[in-house]
Amino acid sequence: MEFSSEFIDKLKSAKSVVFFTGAGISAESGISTFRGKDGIWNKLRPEELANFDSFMRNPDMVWEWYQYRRKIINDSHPNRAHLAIAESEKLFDKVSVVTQNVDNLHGRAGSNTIYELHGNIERNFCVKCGAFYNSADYNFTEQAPRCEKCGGLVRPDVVWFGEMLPQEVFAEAEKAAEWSDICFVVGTSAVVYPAAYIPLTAKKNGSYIVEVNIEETDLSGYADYSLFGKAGEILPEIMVVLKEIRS
Ligand code: BV8
Ligand code: ZN
Repeated sequence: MEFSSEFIDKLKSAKSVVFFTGAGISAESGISTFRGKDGIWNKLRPEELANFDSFMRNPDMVWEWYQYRRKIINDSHPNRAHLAIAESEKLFDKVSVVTQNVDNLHGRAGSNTIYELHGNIERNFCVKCGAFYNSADYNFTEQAPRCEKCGGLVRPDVVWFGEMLPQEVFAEAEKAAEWSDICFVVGTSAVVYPAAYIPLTAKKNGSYIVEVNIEETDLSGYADYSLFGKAGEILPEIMVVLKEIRS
């Protein structure tokens, strides 16, 4: 794959990079995206599912949807895009992964600095007393489980619509974006806020924005360089070039 000389120069000089990722980076691991042609949210109604009120009204329905997603995630593996990002830690001074995904595939691929803006489906907590429960420790039933300590409803530790993002995590992610020389935006439709501010914050602070997606998105107009294609094919190609120029 040919890359522009401007991009190669940026790769040569970059010290600190951010990878801002969305559901598209996990598509080649067999985890369907939310929007776009094969997105699950064409069939299901996001507001019905990723929403606290719906959970309190119909906990078993929302819980079942997360169990269904957990099963798919447990049967999946990090793909070549996740692995390339983990490997890039050896080639840049600083690599930060800022992800909207809750599937923990960046962690399983070996990335070390990961900011999970929308939480992690492996973790759950009691809505009443806040006690944490790891999905792995509990082969939860189909029904939304009850807290052992207080009997409250246990929910997935993910950020639903109308809920605040973890403020600490978001602030750290913003700082990483501000200091980045390159911000790769990989597999996201960039329509969900405030997460989608991250690449804009990077751009405002002089970062070079590289978009990797199979199609144009809301962010494409802001990108300095757009690479159209699958993340699992493009990111390993970038790592090949990086190794050549860094060796
Ligand atoms: C909040 C739950 C307020 C976890 C999700 C401005 C500022 C602040 C808020 C808002 C705002 N404008 C609107 C809002 C409200 C809302 C919002 O953004 N709505 C949008 C939809 C209009 N935001 C919120 O409600 C947020 N909370 O702001 O609270 C507040 C403030 C103060 C005090 C109290 C409250 C919370 C947002 C989080 C919602 N939770 N999910 C879960 O179950 O997963 S959102 C959901 O969308 C997922 O988390 C997902 O991560 C996220 C983003 O989607 P993408 O990752 O981009 O995935 P998508 O399918 O859309 O796109 C995939 C892309 O990949 C496509 O472009 C496709 O082309 C590409 N692709 C596919 N295959 C490949 C590929 N690319 C490369 N290679 C491939 N192989
Ligand atoms: Zn409890």
